[in-house]
Amino acid sequence: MERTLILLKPDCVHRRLLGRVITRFEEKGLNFVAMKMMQVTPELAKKHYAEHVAKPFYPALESFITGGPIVAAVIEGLEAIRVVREMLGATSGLKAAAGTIRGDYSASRQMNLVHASDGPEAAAGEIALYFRPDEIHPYEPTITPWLRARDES
Ligand code: FUP
Repeated sequence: MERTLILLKPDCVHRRLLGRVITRFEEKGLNFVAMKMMQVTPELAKKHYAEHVAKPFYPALESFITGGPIVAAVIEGLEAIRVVREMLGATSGLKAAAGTIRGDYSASRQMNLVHASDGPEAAAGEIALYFRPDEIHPYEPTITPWLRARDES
C-alpha cells in the first residue's frame, strides 16, 4: 500500500473542477485519507518546488500556485504513486493524452490542474510538508473485497 500527495491547484478550484477530479480518483478505487483547503505561501512554494526555484519559469509558477486557494490531499492505494501520476498525464495539458485528467481538462503547461508526487521519496517528503501525522486518517472501506482479489494486496 502506498500514499501519495496531490494538490488541486488554484485553476482547479476556480474552474470548479474539484468534484470531477476527486471523483476520478475515487472511481479508480483509491482512498482519500487526508484533505484540506489552504493557501500556499511563497515560502511553502519554494520548498515544494525546490528543484525548480532557479528555473526561468519559477516566478510565474510561484505567482500561480500562491494566487488562490488549493486543496491538498493524501491518496492511498496499491502502487498509488505511479497510478495517480499516470491518471494525471504529461505535465502540459497540450501534450497529455486524452483520457488523462490533464489531457481532458487542461490546455496549458502551467495551469495543469493537479500536482502529484513523482516517486516514493517525493511522496514521503511532500506528505510531511502539507500534513501532520494526526491529520491522516486511514480506513478500510467495506467495498474492498469488490475492488481487488484478496491476494493482490
Ligand atoms: P509535473 O511533475 O508533471 O507536475 O511537472 P514538473 O515537476 O516538471 O513541473 C512542475 C510544475 O511547473 C508543473 F506543474 C508546471 C510548471 N511548469 C511550468 O510552468 N513551465 C515549464 O516550462 C515547466 C513546468
